[in-house]
Amino acid sequence: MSDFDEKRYRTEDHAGTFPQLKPGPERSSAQIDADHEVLMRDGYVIIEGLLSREQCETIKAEGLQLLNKTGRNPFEGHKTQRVYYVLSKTRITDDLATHPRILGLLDKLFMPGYLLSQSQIINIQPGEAPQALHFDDSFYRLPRPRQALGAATVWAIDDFTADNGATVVIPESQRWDDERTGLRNEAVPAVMPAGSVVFFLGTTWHGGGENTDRAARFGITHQYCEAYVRQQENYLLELSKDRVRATSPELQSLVGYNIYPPFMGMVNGMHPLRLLN
Ligand SMILES: O=C(O)CCC(=O)C(=O)O
Repeated sequence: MSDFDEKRYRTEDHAGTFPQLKPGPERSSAQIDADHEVLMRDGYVIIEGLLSREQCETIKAEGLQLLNKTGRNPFEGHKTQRVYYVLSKTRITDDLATHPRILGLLDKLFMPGYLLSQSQIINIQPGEAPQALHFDDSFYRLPRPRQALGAATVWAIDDFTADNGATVVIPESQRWDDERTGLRNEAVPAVMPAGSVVFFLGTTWHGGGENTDRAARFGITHQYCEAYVRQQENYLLELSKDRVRATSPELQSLVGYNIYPPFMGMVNGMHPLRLLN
């Protein structure tokens, strides 16, 4: 009989030189446990006070310079400015993508080695109509109800109000089957002061809100996914090696410089981080 243990081989981290990053103590706390409980109950959780007003002002000042075109269709929003390719253009969102309160939640949701799926700056301008309600991991075409294969954050860099386009979410919709479609009167606005974040599951129905205010609403979103499904953004083509070298080990792992055991992510049978050295 062979002494080959298939399950261990499939699940263990075999990398010697670049073992999988271990979460630090800041990624497990009573607060994160409490956030997780709300998230699993309601499908979303609002976490306030993660960024100071000054941090928001700095992020916004740089982010505003990147804003340009408005959306190409109603889903993007004809009065909404979106910055794609964010990690190549600016470093202002890096610390949001890897914030310990967010990674701590993701550690509880996904297998180690989970990935960043996409990043955007979203500036909803006055007069914008409500975005069509949707759930983010719908392109993983597996029947619902099911576990979320993705999750998202929307960071409020301005105050998010019921009038200025705060993200709207439908509580408990993460449990719905494929027959049910989100209705606008079921959605509640994620009202929160600047510096807060709404975190929701990839299965939770939500959308960008209508902006009837006089000012725009500046937000930053990151989406994440399990390591074994495809990312929306092709970071390995988008980001130069120099760009990746300049980021934190956590962000390097999130964009795809990691191994999901035993092999996913390999280059020439080895760990992709070897390419950066
Ligand atoms: O900007 C927001 O509040 C959410 C946008 C959104 O859900 C999307 O574009 O997929």
